[in-house]
Amino acid sequence: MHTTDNQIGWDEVRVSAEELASGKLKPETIKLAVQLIQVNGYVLIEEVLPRTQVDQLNRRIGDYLEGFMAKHQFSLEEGFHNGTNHIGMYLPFEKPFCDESIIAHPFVTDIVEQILGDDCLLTYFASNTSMPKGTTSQHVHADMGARFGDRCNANLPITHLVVNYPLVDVTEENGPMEVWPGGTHLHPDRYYNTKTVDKSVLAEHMLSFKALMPAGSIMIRDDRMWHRGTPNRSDQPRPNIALIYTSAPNAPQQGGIQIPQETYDGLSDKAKSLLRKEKIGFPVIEPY
Ligand SMILES: O=C(O)CCC(=O)C(=O)O
Repeated sequence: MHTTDNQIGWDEVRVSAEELASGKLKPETIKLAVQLIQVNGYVLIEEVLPRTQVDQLNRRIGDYLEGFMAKHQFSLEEGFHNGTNHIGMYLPFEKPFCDESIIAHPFVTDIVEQILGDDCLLTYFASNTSMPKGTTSQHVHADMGARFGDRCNANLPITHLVVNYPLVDVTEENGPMEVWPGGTHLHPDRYYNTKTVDKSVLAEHMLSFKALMPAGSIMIRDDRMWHRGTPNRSDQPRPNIALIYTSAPNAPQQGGIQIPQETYDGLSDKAKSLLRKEKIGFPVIEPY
């Protein structure tokens, strides 16, 4: 919840200049962030990545999005994906995307490991973009389906955390993600079964917020929290890098991120551990 009067939003943790410079969060900052994820379903840390880095990432993703649009013969004017003009696109595991400050940012790993365990894994490497001229919002959804169909009436522990890095300032105009925090991630497991509950109907009667934030912020969210992409009324794409961190017992034995051997060998021990079950020794994918 970005505020213009320098006040801290209720869904944010403020990081001091000292924490930013050292790349190390204080224990009390980690504790607050962890508890906000646990009670609200998400937390924001504003303006962490430097603008120069974010602009470079945004330019590169812009090139890929153009290629993606051309390959799929999508037109902004005619619309696509039910008029949402939203694109989900895997990212190639190469620079500038596979930088340590994205895949193993110390703020993220300190928070995520508290929740998922220090043996957790990075299992998803992709992006979500609200392209201009969309006319409709996505359906309200959780990213995770029910693990036990409609049979489980209990809330289950967190197993997956999504980390989003917006590559432009996210405003009311350019298709912010809308979120339903404070409880949707805490529903009984069966609520994540598409057959048991019509989220779109319920969501109209529930509190929601547009996740506005400056470029280079970090959003960490329980993948069960209900949310949706909204239409982008600006003339520029609004891309989010989207990573998923998964607790070790819930990660697939064989992940799907393709990483060339020499890229893997050049990673930090932390990043190597996060990616240890991915497809190491494979060429980077084409994003479209
Ligand atoms: O980045 C966004 O607007 C969210 C997109 C989303 O939730 C999706 O494509 O499933």
